[in-house]
Amino acid sequence: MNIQALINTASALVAGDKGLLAMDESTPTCNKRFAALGIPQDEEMRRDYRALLITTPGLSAGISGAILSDETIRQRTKEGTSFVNVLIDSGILPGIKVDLGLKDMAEHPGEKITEGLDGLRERLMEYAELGARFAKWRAVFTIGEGTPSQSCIETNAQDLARYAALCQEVGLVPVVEPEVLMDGAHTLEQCSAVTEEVLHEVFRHLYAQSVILEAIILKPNMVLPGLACSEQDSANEIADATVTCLLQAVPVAVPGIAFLSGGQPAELATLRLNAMSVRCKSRLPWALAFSFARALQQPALEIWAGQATQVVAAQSALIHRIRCNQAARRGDYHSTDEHS
Ligand code: 5MM
Repeated sequence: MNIQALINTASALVAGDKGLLAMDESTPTCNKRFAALGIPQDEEMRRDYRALLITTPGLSAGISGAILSDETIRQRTKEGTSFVNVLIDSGILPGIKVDLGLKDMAEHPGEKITEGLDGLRERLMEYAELGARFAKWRAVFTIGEGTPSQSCIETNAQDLARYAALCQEVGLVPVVEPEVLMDGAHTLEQCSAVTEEVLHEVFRHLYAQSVILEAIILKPNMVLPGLACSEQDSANEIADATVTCLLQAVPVAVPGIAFLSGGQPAELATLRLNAMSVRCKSRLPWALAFSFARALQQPALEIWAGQATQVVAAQSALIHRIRCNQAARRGDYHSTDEHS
């Protein structure tokens, strides 16, 4: 393991005002998003859509890394260039989602365990051979009656740490993604308490597994009230709650925190990230960045809707969201930017 190379890669992923483009939807998730827009759900359409994303002119000005999936990392453009080479040639680090998805946790109704540790070392070695420089693994936690349970938190945290250690062993930077879901009627305070507990457990296990914290990226949820909560807090309140929670739980050695969007409307995710930058950036030990899927892609996907004639317009929509989130990282974003 070349520790300095790992640290350099992790730093590059959160450098400046750039962020990660999460385009690692599994085939079922991608098909679900296509079905909602009447787009045919086959490999060619998924390839065309992902090619649209990675060939967007100017993408590397705002995107440091792109998270691919097992299907996508093996795909080529119509012209025959591998997606990995398209990214590398434009200065974007290729990444790969390596978990194998969520499974019901035995004897824990409503809770999920992420699978994928069996054979992971060999799969990581193959992905590194294919050109990946970083990886991603997602665990989810649901706030509800008696959930998340201690055993759900503990098991997922340990699996995240085992994944992270294996990544570093083969020279990939692990993006560690513990997601407390927005589903439910919980308050901002409840989300904060659960997120803090989850993060403490994750970092306890990362330490136990000898993971080098300088060479990881944390990809957490923002601290948010549940979608069904009657009180929806302001962007400033969410920014303060999120940063306060992270300061309690995330060691200073971590170079960067790149938020998932979790189903937030795209403009709101940007507004909340901006509020964190404006109010807190000067006192934070780590970079605050974005690693959004839906909050970057959704407007572009809706414009494209499977139509070849819409590629350029869809790419413009993608670049617009990226620029807004770059501005949010700098604390320069204004809602009026959306219509300029
Ligand atoms: C939470 O999902 C991750 C971030 O996406 P959002 O910004 O839309 O919340 C995302 O990277 C996710 O892990 C992938 O889309 C893969 O999901 P599936 O469920 O298809 O493995």
